[in-house]
Amino acid sequence: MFYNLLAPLASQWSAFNVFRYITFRSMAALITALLISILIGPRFISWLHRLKCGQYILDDVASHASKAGTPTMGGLLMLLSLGVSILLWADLTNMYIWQAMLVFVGFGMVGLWDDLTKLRHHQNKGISPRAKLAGQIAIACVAMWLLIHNPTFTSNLYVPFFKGAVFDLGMLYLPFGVFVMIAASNAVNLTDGLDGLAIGPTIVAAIVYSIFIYVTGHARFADYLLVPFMPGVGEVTVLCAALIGSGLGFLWFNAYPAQVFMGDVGSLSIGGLLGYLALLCKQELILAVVGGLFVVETLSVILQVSYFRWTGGKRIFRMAPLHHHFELKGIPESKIIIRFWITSVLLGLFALSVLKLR
Ligand code: 57M
Repeated sequence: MFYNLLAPLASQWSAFNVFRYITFRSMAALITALLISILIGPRFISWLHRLKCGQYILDDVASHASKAGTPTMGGLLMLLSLGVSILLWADLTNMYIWQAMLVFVGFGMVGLWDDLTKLRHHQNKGISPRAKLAGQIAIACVAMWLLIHNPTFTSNLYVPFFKGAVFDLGMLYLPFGVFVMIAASNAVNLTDGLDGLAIGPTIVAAIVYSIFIYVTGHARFADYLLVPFMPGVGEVTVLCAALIGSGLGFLWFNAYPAQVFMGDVGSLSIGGLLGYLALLCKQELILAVVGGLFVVETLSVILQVSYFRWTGGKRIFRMAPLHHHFELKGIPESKIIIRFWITSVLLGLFALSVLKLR
């Protein structure tokens, strides 16, 4: 809004030029989203308490019993702070911003539906996995339909670290894109089982993708770093920055011991958005490295379930997803969380090297 209202005034007052800069507006969007979350957070959490949005806790992991009653659906706070920040600081005529918001809110609504169903049943039973998947597929298909109609769209798949390794997926890019968003959404959801465990790596991924997206939208940087240049995509840096801010603001309350959980409304929306950002800037495959922690958690579940079925009841891990395995080994929750964060920072730094190493 400020961009659309104030940047045109730069012709009369040069000071208003600052509203043209993506870097300035990104910083402002980050701080705005962070402040909104921190200022509204306490009231928002009391409101969730009043609505009796307490999380139903399964008793498989004894140390989680003390978490009973912690309100869930804190992801709504992220939706709100990111939404307001974007309305204030992004160029509202930029279609990529609206597409990203559609993915964020769309996946969030599927998650909200699941959270509200769990709440109504007063237990951990939400909507059926089939209904959840159908909702995710519907949102991802709409997002892909919009994406392929973008002027910057190509169905090329760039292989990280290999110069010139580009495959044109043609029509297959459509199901591939749908898969990326749904896989990312479910992977973040599976990871969200300890305080701050999902939001930490999300912040790291948002930082990495804000750099990829800024470079993709900048003709000179894109040319120098040999990434495809896409005019207009750079504006989405503002949204990545707002995601960093709202993520940090949420972490303020979700840090161990958590005062609020994000719920599916938070985890599904964040994951879907990360998938969309990867598709938008043509850094799809590197998402598996940036979000390597989410991938490892998901793989641990796939391995555990497959092995369990194959052997008729034997397990590889004490419990999946992986964080439960470490908990059952007796490692304190805060230590697991911080070690997982360190791993995700290292993965994020490694992923960034894709810009130079080829
Ligand atoms: C949601 N939800 C958390 C919170 C959060 C196939 C199977 C692996 C599925 C998996 C599953 O259901 N995963 C999806 C995981 C839950 O958190 C809520 O859910 C939201 C995210 N969707 O925002 O609202 C619990 O996690 C804890 N938590 C925190 N801090 C946070 O910031 O402590 C969450 C956020 C919360 C709280 O205790 O109640 C969850 O873990 O349920 N299922 C599992 O993960 C289960 N694993 C399992 O059954 N493993 C078996 C299978 C694979 C064969 C095995 O290994 O043998 C575990 N779930 C629970 N206890 N609750 C088992 C242990």
